Amino acid sequence: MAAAAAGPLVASQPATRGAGHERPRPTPSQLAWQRDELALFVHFTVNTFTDKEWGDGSESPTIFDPARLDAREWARAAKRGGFRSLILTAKHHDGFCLWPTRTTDHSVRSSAWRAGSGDLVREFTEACRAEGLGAGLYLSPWDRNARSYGQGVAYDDFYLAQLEELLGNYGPLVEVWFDGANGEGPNGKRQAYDWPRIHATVRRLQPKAVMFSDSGPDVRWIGNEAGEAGTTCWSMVDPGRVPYPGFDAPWVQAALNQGDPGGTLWRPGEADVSIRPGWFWHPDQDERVRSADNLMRLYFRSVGRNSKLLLNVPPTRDGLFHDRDARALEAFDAKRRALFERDVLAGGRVRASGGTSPGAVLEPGASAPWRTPAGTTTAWLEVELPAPAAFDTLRLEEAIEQGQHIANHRVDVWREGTWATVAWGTTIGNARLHNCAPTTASRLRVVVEFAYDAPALRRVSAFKS
Ligand code: FUL
Repeated sequence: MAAAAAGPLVASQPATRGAGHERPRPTPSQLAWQRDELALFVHFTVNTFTDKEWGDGSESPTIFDPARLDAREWARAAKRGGFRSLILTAKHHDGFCLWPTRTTDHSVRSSAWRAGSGDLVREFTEACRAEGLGAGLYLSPWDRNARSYGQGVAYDDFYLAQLEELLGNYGPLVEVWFDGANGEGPNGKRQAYDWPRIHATVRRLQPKAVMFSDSGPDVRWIGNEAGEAGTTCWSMVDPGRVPYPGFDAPWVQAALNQGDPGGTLWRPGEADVSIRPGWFWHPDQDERVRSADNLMRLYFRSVGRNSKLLLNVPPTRDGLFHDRDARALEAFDAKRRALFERDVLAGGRVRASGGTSPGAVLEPGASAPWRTPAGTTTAWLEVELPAPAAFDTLRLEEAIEQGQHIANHRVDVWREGTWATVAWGTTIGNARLHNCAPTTASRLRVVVEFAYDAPALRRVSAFKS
């Protein structure tokens, strides 16, 4: 990060307070979802056995036979990697169901796995809970096997029946994941999905689960499958810009990637990406598993930009994670632990331009954040360290339970009688991670250059890599 001259930078957003509405805030489920930071995606179906990314629905269910399947091992690997929940593809576009559904024969019941008596959704949800992790499910609306696909209400009823089985029979879910794919079915027809009915069903049966799709309603897609949030990333959206799932327009990706400072809905971004080039396991990709350093970069560009990272790790045909993937998760966790082990600001003295409990920003788990008075649009907070300390990584956290307000910020250090900027950026949100040039300082300040409403910070911390 080049050191910019100290002094106010120009706010990149107009100094207005949105469109005359209360600024939105997260629900308890959205807040818990985001603070978990890391979720593991598990793509698994007949594709794993056919070496494809998208099945066409004509696959014989008998090919599905993960002889050594152990969902508890997936959950353990996730936990060792520091992940807090897992999301399984209960049904991908090929229509093959990983649970013994009553809606179709195209399921594990017709497979060779456990002689047709297995229920992978059951084993998965129980494994997550046994490890103290949240369970989530992906149910593809696009179904290339269902005969009723493309026939309107007939398919809606079929899809809703599947959804009700998943939502009603497997205990509490933390997330329900709807991808936006909407292709043709076996009859060449395309289905217009009944989103209002789908969303109402999830709310009724799993009121605490967040629903994901490109347009929410609770959590939005980040606009790419590279796992990268915008360097400006608001948790609010203007629903007019992406009005329904699958909506396509030239501005959609940017709208999802950055959110909207004046948006009327709280709909934080989820950054999904695979640990391998494909979503499903392919033997020729075993050499192309992301390294721990690569995963750290992803972490900085997702979690570190006010998003949540949903990292896909696909099981092999045995039904286990490949060793390389499991090792990468552990190494990723070790890197994060090492980097964030010692906050060099700990024990410092805090002053601020105003507001209540500025010292809370140095106390992990403090009950109340540093909060500035109503009407504040600029503020600063200074930390004086007991002794000069070296750092190259900064982590800032906005108290988002009050909403997300900070539009521009910078971090300065006191050097040779003047403040020098070591990092700057636009939004903060749940977490903002900055890499900066290695710096040694005994005074540091965070300057909020512009906020749409009174800025509040939960944590300020600095680390040496
Ligand atoms: C997309 C799907 O088409 C991919 O196969 C994958 O499941 C990805 C996460 O979502 O919409």
